[in-house]
Amino acid sequence: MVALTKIKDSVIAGEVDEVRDLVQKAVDEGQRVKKIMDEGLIAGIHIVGEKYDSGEFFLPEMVIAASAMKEGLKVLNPLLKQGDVESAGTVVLGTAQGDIHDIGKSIVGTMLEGAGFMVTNIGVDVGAEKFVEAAKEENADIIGVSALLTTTMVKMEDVIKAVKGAGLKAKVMIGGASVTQEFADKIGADGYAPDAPSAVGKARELVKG
Ligand code: B1M
Repeated sequence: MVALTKIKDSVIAGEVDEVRDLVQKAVDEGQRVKKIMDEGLIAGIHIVGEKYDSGEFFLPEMVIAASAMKEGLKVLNPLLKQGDVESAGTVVLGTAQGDIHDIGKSIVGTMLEGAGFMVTNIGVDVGAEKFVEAAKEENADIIGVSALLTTTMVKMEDVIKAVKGAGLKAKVMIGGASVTQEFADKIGADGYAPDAPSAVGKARELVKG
């Protein structure tokens, strides 16, 4: 049985092939996908963040660890998508302007798809106008904005203002490591979720109205 701490350590060490192989092995052994993700991949990348914070790691280590994590996620993605088939609603999802973090947002997107939502991922570093345009094009029920930096969280408010200004029906849901419910309330977001599973619950709630 693959020890999930081994996956965690390989993410920290940025061992791309090792992460992919271990995750595949854990899946083949029948280990739970959520457990592999939480106790292996996410646990590893969090330690990378702590090491970056303490000055032990620098940007190159963070970049390579992120690549290793993404490789592991590629193995898990098809399994995360297995869910209901009936369309639960339409979501336009992107990372706020100035922010290029996309791992968490992509997990949220994949889990929403697994729950039956049609998701259009419009990428990273997305300005308010682009969110509005995409929401119009897709006739979105929900606009999902992710941000990991305290400097880019503030851009979420621009999206909310632009959506209201354009008179769209879409509700705005926000999330990301530094975002809180308190911040969401302050900027007038329709919803906030701290992680991918709760983003699915919140999206269902928002679609119901
Ligand atoms: Co950066 N980075 N980074 N980084 N990075 C953080 C966020 C940081 C906390 C690290 C630290 O200092 N400890 C720090 C931010 C500090 C702050 O502002 N508070 C930081 C910094 C400073 C930076 C740079 C400025 C570094 C530099 O250049 N000097 C730079 C900024 C670049 C930019 O965006 N303009 C930078 C760059 C990078 C990399 C490119 C190297 C890489 C990103 C690669 C990529 O995404 N393709 C990277 C990484 C990997 C991290 C850490 C280590 C990990 C982020 C991650 O993927 N987490 C991160 C430290 C940390 O978070 N502990 C850090 C795993 C992921 C599953 O979690 O994204 O939180 P998360 O998503 C969760 C929830 O938040 C939630 O669900 C997800 C799944 O459960 N969620 C939502 C996310 N979006 C949601 C949306 C929703 C709902 C829920 O609704 C729409």
